[in-house]
Amino acid sequence: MNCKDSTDKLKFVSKANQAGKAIRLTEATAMTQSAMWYGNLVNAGKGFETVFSFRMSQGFNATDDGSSPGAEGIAFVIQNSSLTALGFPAGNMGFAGISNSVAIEFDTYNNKTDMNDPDGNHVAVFCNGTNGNYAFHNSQFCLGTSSNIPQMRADNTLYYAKIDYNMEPGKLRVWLDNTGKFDGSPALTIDKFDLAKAINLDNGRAYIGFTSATGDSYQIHEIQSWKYCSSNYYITGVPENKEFYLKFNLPTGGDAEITIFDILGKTVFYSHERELDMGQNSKAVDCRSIPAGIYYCSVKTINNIMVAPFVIQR
Ligand SMILES: [Ca+2]
Ligand SMILES: [Ca+2]
Repeated sequence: MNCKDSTDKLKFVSKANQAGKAIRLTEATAMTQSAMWYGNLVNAGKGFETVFSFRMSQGFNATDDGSSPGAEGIAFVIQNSSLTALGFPAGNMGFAGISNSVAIEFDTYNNKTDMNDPDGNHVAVFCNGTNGNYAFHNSQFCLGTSSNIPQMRADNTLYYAKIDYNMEPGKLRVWLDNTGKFDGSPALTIDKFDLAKAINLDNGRAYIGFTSATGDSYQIHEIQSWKYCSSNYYITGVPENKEFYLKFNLPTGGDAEITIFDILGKTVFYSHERELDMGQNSKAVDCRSIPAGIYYCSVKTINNIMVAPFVIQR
């Protein structure tokens, strides 16, 4: 994986701003929305993993929604619209309205009549292809919803989220906890998800970031940390034949260790490649002795590790 420390190069839209070591997306005021985007397109189409922490405070409910005070929550958004993209406030959470986007929401307020929210504490995934996104749960644009998460409270508790795509082939998975350990099953899994078909990417790349909003009810929303890692290499050839080719970019020249392991972590192929050039490299892998199944391939250099899944079919 090619991991970015995502705190530089941030683009703030509307009221988002740096507040000490955190990024404050909204204040505790009514009817606002804002966004924060990483300033460059990043590789996303082959797969990614992102981990972030966030907290909320000064929660206020104008209307009791049956959950703890505060609204509306935050969303991690993958979009190929623009660096000034911003959706609508209140239950739209700042992402509904952004064209060409996938949003993973962490929703803390029950907009039951507007959005058909199941409750005031859930995660969900929304996509409306290249059109403006929606936050309606009772629609085809809602790819999945789960309320099987810890209660999110506006009391400065730090919550940790992990979202990965294609780390298990075709799956978009969402975790939320208050330890950052992510042990146990994901809170939500979207199966048979193909990001490159869900929205229009730019050569596999998209903008990534966060949106947030308040309605009549509100709270402060802050992102405390964020890391994003993409798979930026690919496998060519036909793995059911005797060999396939691994093509990968190295940011610097030097040695690389190539390892292929199965889903239980058992190594089925290992090669230590010496003094590779910077840039595009290619390695032929003889796979005749590898049984059919799901595998991961990692390319590890002194300062970088890339991991991508693939399937050998026979
Ligand atoms: Ca809501
Ligand atoms: Ca919702």
